[in-house]
Amino acid sequence: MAEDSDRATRLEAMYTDMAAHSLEGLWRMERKGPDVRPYLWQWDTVHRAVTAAGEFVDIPYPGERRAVALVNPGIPGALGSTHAIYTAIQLVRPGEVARAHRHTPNALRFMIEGAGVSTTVEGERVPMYAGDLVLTPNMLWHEHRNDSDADAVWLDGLDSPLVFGLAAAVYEPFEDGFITETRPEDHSGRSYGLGTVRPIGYEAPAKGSPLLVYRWTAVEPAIQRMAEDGTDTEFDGVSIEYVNPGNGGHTLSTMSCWMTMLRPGEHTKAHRHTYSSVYHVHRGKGSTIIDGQRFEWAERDSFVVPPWTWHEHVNASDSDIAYLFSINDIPTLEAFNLNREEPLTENGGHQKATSVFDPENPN
Ligand code: GTQ
Ligand code: FE2
Repeated sequence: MAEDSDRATRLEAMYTDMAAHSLEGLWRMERKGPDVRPYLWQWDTVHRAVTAAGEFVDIPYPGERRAVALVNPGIPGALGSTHAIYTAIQLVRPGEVARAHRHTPNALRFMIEGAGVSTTVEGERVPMYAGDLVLTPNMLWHEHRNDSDADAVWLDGLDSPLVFGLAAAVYEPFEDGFITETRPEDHSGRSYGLGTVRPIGYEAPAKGSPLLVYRWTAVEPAIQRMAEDGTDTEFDGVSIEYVNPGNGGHTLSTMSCWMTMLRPGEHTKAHRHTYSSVYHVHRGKGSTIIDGQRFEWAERDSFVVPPWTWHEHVNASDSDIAYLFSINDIPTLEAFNLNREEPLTENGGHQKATSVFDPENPN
């Protein structure tokens, strides 16, 4: 007995000594990743918030950007829609300029509403129209301007949660007023936009994609041609990736962007993978079942598919195509050989939806 209590005392002393010197026994450690939850933001709610911000929040003070972030409720401190991907809805009001800056996180915009709006990236002005994807690869100067008389609204996507997690976030404001335009407007789109030819003797402004914009007017017919030819996938309808035409690789070094077309009435099979995705509904309505919960979506809604969750998409319309824009972190996972994927084999590859997500009562 005396021996036992001596042992218990010494054991306790061991843990006390460890704790006092920032040591921990592996056998006591609970290792858990971030609690990334499936979630959906309805457009009306987000639009209401960003419109109110338009009334109360000026740029550049108090806001360098007037963006309302879609924050995953499971990881509020990470300021991301997933642990790796930040998204936000940004509003630039008529006549406003969001001043230039640059940063180590990669960024992209998916244009929702507005015309006569542009982002100037490293001396090149890029006009933006609904459905266009505009890139600002890392450390390129970028400023946004709205020369129209209507609000401009778009979805921002950044890899900032990842970059902050790596303690590699560096940010610099542009001190000299506005960016000077040193290249013709839309130059990268005009010279790299076809994807199969590139200009000889042209130096891209920096590492990263030489193409800064992907036009919806080019992407939609491309997907439709693929759909005519039946290039359907099991899990993702007819999907395209926005590729870097300089090297045939992913959209950005850390994030890849896709457009998924769901045929009228289509119901994809379920799978899960280690990458996470943030979806933005470009057109149509339907639902995505995530780990047995149904998330019903309509145009301009955004939703999260967390890593390693079963998910399948349904187009609710029997007559109309649905288009889902998405951002994922496949390039990051591939870089570290972490990409894993599994199909659902039971029940013909379909989950049973046992609940429906209620956007009015989300948590
Ligand atoms: O437009 O440059 O939503 O740097 C977050 C960080 C937008 C931008 C965001 C940014 C921007
Ligand atoms: Fe930025």
